[in-house]
Amino acid sequence: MSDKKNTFYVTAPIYYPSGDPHLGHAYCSIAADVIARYKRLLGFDVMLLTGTDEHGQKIENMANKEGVIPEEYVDGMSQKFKDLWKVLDISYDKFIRTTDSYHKESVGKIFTKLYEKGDIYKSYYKGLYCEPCEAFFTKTKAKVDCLCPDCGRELKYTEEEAYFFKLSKYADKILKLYEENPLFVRPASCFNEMKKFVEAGLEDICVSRTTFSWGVKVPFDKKHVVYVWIDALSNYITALGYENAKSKEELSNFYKFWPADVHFVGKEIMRFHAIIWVAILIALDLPLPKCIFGHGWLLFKDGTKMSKSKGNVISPLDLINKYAVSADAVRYFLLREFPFGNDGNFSFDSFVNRINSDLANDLGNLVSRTTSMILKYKSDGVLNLENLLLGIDEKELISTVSKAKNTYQNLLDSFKFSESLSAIWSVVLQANRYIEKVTPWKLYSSKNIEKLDTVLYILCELIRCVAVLLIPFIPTTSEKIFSQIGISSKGLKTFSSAKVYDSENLVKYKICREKEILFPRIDLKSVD
Ligand code: ME8
Repeated sequence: MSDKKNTFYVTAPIYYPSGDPHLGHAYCSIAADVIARYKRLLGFDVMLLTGTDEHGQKIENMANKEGVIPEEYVDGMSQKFKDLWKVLDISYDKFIRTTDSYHKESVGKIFTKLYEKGDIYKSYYKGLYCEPCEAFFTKTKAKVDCLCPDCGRELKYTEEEAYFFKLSKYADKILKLYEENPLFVRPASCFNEMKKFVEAGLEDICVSRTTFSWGVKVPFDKKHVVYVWIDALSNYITALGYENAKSKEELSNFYKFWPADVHFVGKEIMRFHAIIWVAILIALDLPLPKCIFGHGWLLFKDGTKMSKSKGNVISPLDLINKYAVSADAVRYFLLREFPFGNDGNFSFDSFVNRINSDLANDLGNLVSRTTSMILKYKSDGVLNLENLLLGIDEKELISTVSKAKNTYQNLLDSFKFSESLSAIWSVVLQANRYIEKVTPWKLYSSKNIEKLDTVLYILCELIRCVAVLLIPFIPTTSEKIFSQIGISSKGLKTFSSAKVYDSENLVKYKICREKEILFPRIDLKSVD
């Protein structure tokens, strides 16, 4: 593998297009996007992958229900995911569909490789099967009354010839990996759960089906289709050209980005990633991803999970339209409100409160007050000073910025989104308090112009630093802020430029007269 120092590979799940994308899907994709943008801000060569997981019985059934062939069904549905990612500014580098021919070619080769190695063998499956989860269960794992341990629905007794993957063979290696690298599975709650699960012993798993045909055919036994997880999990490497690259150049992407730096997944699919995917990679003699992070669920107050099978999902587009908010507001809300590894209760009240208080009041007001003052006190809107008059308050603010930046970086490096936003807000809140304390309008009326200029300059610098650090979270708003304060130079939008420049190197600001309100307050009376 190549020197990966300057590359970063982050993945979001490939979602089932068996229903419209919802806020839960958006949550994970936004998190992955924030990390991708953050790493790009730090100068990494980033690959962000997502896509759709289009095979399996559920999809075949949905297509039948709609009276179309599966191909037509998945074409329409996967487009809906792409459309939503466009609205939400998900800057993916590649969108993989498991029906893409290059992916199917690789899955066939991977299956054959594992078979030839003796890690896949043919046998006979007799047992309980959950159709909605597309998962087999042993009697002991199913509840007494034959209900699915994952979704609680009824399991069906099924008998069929099937191929099996020797998962049991890899239990010790997986446990050793966990022991050597406790940060491999995060957060700690997921790590402990996975460890316990493997310690209890692993059974071989069924990896082919004969009862439906919508999937990748097993190349040497066309009666079988590759059962969902080998097909789905392989996407992380097939997207890079593994077993499908037509040239050395095409394969260079694989050597450049694999192993992944982090797979973001919901905690319910952690087992497939932290156990099955790991075993497949070991069997293929490939390096393992550096981290698998299982995020929590969006729940409703009564504790039910937002999920398409429960029919209680919230559409991000509806939120944007009904509340007349920007995609940035949704991005901010999701990552600020719910600490990433925990479950979180979604409510419309918390949505409105977050936006009104953090975005409209704190951030929006800071920018709008500062730019209004400059436009009022400087007829041309230009803030171009020669010298700074730094007092104790200003020095304190300058050190707050540099501390907040370090904290932000440490927290984002460990995927603590909400906490890293708090670190940025410590600057925003302190800047607002500073305005109250130094009362620039009094400096103006007492003609203390040199001090006034310093105050306004420091405020602009704080706003610029905040806008830089917010690029990963609310990219469109950061750009709007830059243009409102007249910053067009790329050099003043970089991570390293997120610091207050002193007298040696003063930044020139020219405030734009046309001001757009960054985050209008949501007036609940006007929401249907
Ligand atoms: O599992 N809260 O696809 P999927 C938070 N195709 N996140 C949620 C959520 C909720 N209520 N509901 C869904 C699959 N998600 C497989 C993945 S990857 C190789 C294959 C998010 O359409 C969360 O990230 O069921 C979860 O893991 C993902 O959507 C599942 O999407």
